[in-house]
Amino acid sequence: TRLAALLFALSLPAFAQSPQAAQPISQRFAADPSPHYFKTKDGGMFYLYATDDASNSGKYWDSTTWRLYTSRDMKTWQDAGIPLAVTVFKWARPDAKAWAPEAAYRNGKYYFYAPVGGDRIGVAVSDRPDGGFVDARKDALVDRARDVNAGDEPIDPAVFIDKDGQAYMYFGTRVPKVVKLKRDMISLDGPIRIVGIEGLPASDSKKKYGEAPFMHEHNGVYYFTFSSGWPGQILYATGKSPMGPFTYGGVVLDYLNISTNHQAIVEHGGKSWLFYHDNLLPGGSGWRRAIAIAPLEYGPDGAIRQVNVVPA
Ligand code: FUB
Repeated sequence: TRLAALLFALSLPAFAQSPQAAQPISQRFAADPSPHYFKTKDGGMFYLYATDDASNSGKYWDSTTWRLYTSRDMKTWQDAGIPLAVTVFKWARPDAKAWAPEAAYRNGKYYFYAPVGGDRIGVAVSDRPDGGFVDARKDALVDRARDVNAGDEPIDPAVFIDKDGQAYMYFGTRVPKVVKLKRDMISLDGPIRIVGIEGLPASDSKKKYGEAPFMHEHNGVYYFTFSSGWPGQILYATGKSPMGPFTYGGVVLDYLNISTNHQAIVEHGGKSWLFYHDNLLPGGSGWRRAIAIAPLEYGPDGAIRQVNVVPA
């Protein structure tokens, strides 16, 4: 109702957007958005890779396939089906689940990164963004049992290619990790390090790193965003380098009516959008999530303006 929207608006911090209704991009359950603008032979398009909550049991995140959506205008999204399944990774255990995916483009190839089970990250490669992916290595890119400093739960990979061509991969639950990637995009380049985040408010013990690391650059500033936990706020911190350290900046998205949150930011044509997931569809739950999009805005000082969606 109008009164509810007004009361919600009055409860917002001053430096925040006015509330907007959350719109799922699809009627199919999906989560952990990884949006990209890729130029292909058919022209440029947005590609959104996701965890496929519609094919899980409804009792856990136990899907074994990822899902792809495409859009030319950010408004209408087409379901482009299954770009790949965990079966692409022959080394995966039979019970391995398909969790939060990521994609990147370099030198005419599309790279797909994802947790394959909770202890390994796989990388696949294709000549096109919507399918044809094959295992790029024949073993895991990160493996908790093999890689010193991989942490307890190496999941949620996010890849960032800086202007100088250096690629970085962020990942991890509870402790954020970063590692450089070689130009081949399928090998680690140097040690796995902890991402340093300074200035998290001591007055709120829930403001800490949980999962869903993501890196983007805007006007020369490196923004590290992440979910604070379960449930989580989406928080951000800024730094002068993709390796950090980062200084806490504030809340991007407040707690939603869901046990997890997982964000990504895409910029194209001078506009920025925040992708996240929430419990937005009939029959939804913590296992059955829906992806939504909101415009992302910055203040004159580069601070991210808190996104405010009317809760589901
Ligand atoms: O989709 C399974 C897990 O839920 C992801 O890996 C986390 O980021 C959380 O969204």
